[in-house]
Amino acid sequence: MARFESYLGFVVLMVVAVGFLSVSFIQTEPKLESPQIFFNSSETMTPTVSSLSDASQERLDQLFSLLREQVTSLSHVQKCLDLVLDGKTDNEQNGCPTHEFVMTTFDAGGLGNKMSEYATLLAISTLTGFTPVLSEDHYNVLIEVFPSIPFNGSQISKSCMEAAKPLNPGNLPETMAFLATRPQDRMRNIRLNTYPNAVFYYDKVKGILKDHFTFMPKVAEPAEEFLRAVRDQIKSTVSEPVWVGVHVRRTNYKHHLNVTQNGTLVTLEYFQRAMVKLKETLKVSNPSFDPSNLVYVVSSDDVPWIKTNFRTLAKAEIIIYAADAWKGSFKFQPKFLDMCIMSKCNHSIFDYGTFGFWGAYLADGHTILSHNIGSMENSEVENIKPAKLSNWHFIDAHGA
Ligand SMILES: *[C@@H]1O[C@H](CO)[C@@H](O)[C@H](O)[C@H]1NC(C)=O
Ligand SMILES: *[C@@H]1O[C@H](CO)[C@@H](O)[C@H](O)[C@H]1NC(C)=O
Ligand SMILES: *[C@@H]1O[C@H](CO)[C@@H](O)[C@H](O)[C@H]1NC(C)=O
Ligand SMILES: *[C@@H]1O[C@H](CO)[C@@H](O)[C@H](O)[C@H]1NC(C)=O
Ligand SMILES: CC(=O)N[C@H]1CO[C@H](CO)[C@@H](O)[C@@H]1O
Repeated sequence: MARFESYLGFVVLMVVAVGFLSVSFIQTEPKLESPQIFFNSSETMTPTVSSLSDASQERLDQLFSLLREQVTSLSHVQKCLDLVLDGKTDNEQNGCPTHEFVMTTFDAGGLGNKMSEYATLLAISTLTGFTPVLSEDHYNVLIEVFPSIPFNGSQISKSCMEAAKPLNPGNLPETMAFLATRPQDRMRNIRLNTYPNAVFYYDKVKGILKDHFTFMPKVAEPAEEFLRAVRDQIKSTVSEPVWVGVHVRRTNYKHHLNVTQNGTLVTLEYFQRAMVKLKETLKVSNPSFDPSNLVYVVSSDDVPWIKTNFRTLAKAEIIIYAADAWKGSFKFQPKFLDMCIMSKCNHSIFDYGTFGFWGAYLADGHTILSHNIGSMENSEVENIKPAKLSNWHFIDAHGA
């Protein structure tokens, strides 16, 4: 119940936020890169709400009914919804399927973004009964790494895609929940855009997500081989390594953090505090835990930076670099291997960004991540917090 009450508080906050956002709620649409869109409604993808436990389903039902009440009783939210729902889409005329809702997603960004977009699409469509649709480009990137992703099949017309209502989920899980009100009579097809990342829903479809985000053997095998080789190398000092995947996001994030939240990149000092925090956390959950078994596997979009900086920690800690697994000629991007290695670690540390997020989410151990990155509100962090992912711990990005 406590969770629900705090949720109510958040809803009120969200209502204020949506009030401000309403003018920009419908965004200018980026042109679809590709005219071909895959459409799938295979058995595995039709609403698999039965995969939720009864308790989760009940909570979700409560949540949706609560949100429906909020929506009808708060006029400015309603106005905002009306903006989105304005104008009925003529499905048959646009070559759209006549019996199903279709929901798709704006497929920009790197691997981490694409995983967030896919996960949002999967979670929302599964939970609401919309039929998920994936663009060909999006599908092609994901299928290169995750062969279990089932989207494939007949195509949906470009005109249907263009007729779909663009909806900016605003990175607020509550906004996503509006979709659960199922505006059946007003609009059939919705296109989620603006880097959707509805973390709030991920745990509700965690089993499906972990299944779909299973790395293909050509990526998983070298990742496992690498960890085995490291283990052999250090076995005289560490008998049972406890792997910690560390992801350091830099390069263009410097600019991104500045413009989105007037923030700056974290320094090595952040990772040192994160390592201390992780040790404390592991000690609390297991008093006999021996921190000398920790092996940090560091990956980054700026490998020279991590190699220069983390070297200074190597006297006290065992530090290895995922990039050292890139030896040999792989027919895929090395960053796939980085994420796969991270997913096979026992615990995680990252600073920000969806790449580190997914490495940590898939590893599913204790995770240390940052908040208070800049002086402006950080929707990326505020998006993760309400999900209350178990064993995720926020620490300040910049030391006191
Ligand atoms: C997807 O469909 C295309 C065209 O039918 C086919 O060539 C391809 O092998 C399919 N991919 C998967 C992963 O099933
Ligand atoms: C941006 O951050 C700088 C440095 O922390 C601070 O001095 C400045 O006031 C901030 N600007 C805004 C608009 O918050
Ligand atoms: C963000 O960039 C602007 C323009 O370069 C700069 O004035 C400002 O100080 C930067 N903010 C921070 C927190 O560094
Ligand atoms: C840690 O991760 C490794 C590699 O994935 C796994 O073999 C091992 O069982 C994990 N250890 C614990 C304590 O979960
Ligand atoms: C539009 C489309 O291709 N729908 C198909 C998706 O998969 C199911 C189950 O295999 C088919 O029955 C649909 O016709």
